Amino acid sequence: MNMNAYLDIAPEVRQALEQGKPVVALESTIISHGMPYPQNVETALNVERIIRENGATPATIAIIGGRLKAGLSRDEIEHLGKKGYDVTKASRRDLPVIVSKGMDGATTVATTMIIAEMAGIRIFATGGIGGVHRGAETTMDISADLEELAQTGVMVICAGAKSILDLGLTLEYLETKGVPVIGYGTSELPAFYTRTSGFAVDYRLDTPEEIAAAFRAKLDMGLKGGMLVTNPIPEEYSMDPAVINRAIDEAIAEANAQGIHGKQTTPFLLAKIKDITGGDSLASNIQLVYNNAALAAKTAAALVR
Ligand code: PSU
Ligand code: MN
Repeated sequence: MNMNAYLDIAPEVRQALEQGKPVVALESTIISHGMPYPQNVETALNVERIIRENGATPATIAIIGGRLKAGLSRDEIEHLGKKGYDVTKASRRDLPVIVSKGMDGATTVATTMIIAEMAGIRIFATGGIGGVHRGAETTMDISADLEELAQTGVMVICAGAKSILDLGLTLEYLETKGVPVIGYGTSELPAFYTRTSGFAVDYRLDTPEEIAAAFRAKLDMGLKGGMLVTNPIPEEYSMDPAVINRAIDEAIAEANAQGIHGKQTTPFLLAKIKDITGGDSLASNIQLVYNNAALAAKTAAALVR
């Protein structure tokens, strides 16, 4: 376990790590920017419960008052959920100033991976990851999440990527960077709200044990970087592709019309999609996160065996 001077590991998380017990990291951008209050807090607490029920210790990650936190209290989760967009979205490039100024930060996939690795946590569950945006061939908008997967040794379990991204280019980027893309029980990349996308994953694996074994092999060979596990949304919560794709197209058109760019793009698109689809997309979003949390806990348990 790392004793980084900027890092606070919650006592429960520290104890689990010291005893070689399974731990699952969770991100906080999904809390502050990904869902409205109070559903965000309710979901974050439920995710922690699901991880416990599946035999692992949850470590929700964020930056509070400039301290990197692996493991949050209920009050800290409530604080991040209530402050919402007033909490700075923290990706890799944001860390130095947020920490030196003693600010709060909601950690993206990239930053959650960084802090998880510092703490010695190998498995991380979330909803969706950032990737190569549509039109990136001119905007160069490519999420720092992909570079992090290339260099930081943490497994990310997600429900694939939303088609606010160019899924084909996102897969090309991950291939170039040597990041294995695994489908859990599927050969096709799930597209977050839907179970299919038309794009193939690299490998289909069918059990948490197989996923853990592949990651163990990667770690043991000293191959740097993470692994992306894509877990399709349960059938009963998946959305009609026509409905969700129409909402995504509309959101992208609106973002372009308003000249949205940089770190605002992803939160803008996610919020717009929610407005257009009403509560349906939020309900699906919550369920797929629960589904990923359960798989992550089982995989973390298999990894420490
Ligand atoms: N995609 C989603 N939901 C999310 C995010 C992305 O479907 O909540 C969040 C995650 O925290 C992710 C971040 O790491 O947005 C990516 O932002 P950007 O594209 O600006 O790198
Ligand atoms: Mn971006």
